Amino acid sequence: EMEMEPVPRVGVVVFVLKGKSVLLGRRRSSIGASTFALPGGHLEFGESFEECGARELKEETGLEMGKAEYLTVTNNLFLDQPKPAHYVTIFLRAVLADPDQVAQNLEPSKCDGWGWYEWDKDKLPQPLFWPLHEMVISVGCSCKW
Ligand code: 8DG
Ligand code: MG
Ligand code: MG
Repeated sequence: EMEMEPVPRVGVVVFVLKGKSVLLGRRRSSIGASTFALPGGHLEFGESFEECGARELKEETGLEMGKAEYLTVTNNLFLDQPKPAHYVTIFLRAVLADPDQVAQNLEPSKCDGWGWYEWDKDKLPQPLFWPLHEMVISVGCSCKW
């Protein structure tokens, strides 16, 4: 890879909800390794947020995204990394096209596996990926949103 000046990048991540549960996976990637995070990835040229969320969900878990909506955006600096990073992260909330479909770990080098966790601050797995943790604090751990 060519050495370039770092620039902010756009991440799109998805709260996939099934009843009261949310889909989380333990990261193996350099940023946030061994913390629990949402499925998601980098916005590609020309994509809508929804297209990106659906594509990343499919690539990482095999799941088909159903109806989705915009939730919030965060501005996250990862300056204490070997390769400093800056992400503007779009959070979507979605349901599954088919609630009976089972999540597969399709990128085992990036994730330890996917699981459904009750959306309750005392029941979420720890530690959460810190941008997700901050977001949970700001939005609140309520099923009402
Ligand atoms: P790609 O090559 O598939 O496009 O990328 P990826 O390997 O799937 O990227 P990622 O790290 O999973 O997501 C891109 C960035 O989004 C991540 O480095 C930082 C930001 N991000 C957050 N919160 C979350 C989150 O909860 N989950 C994920 N996956 N990324 C998040 O700010
Ligand atoms: Mg990805
Ligand atoms: Mg990802």
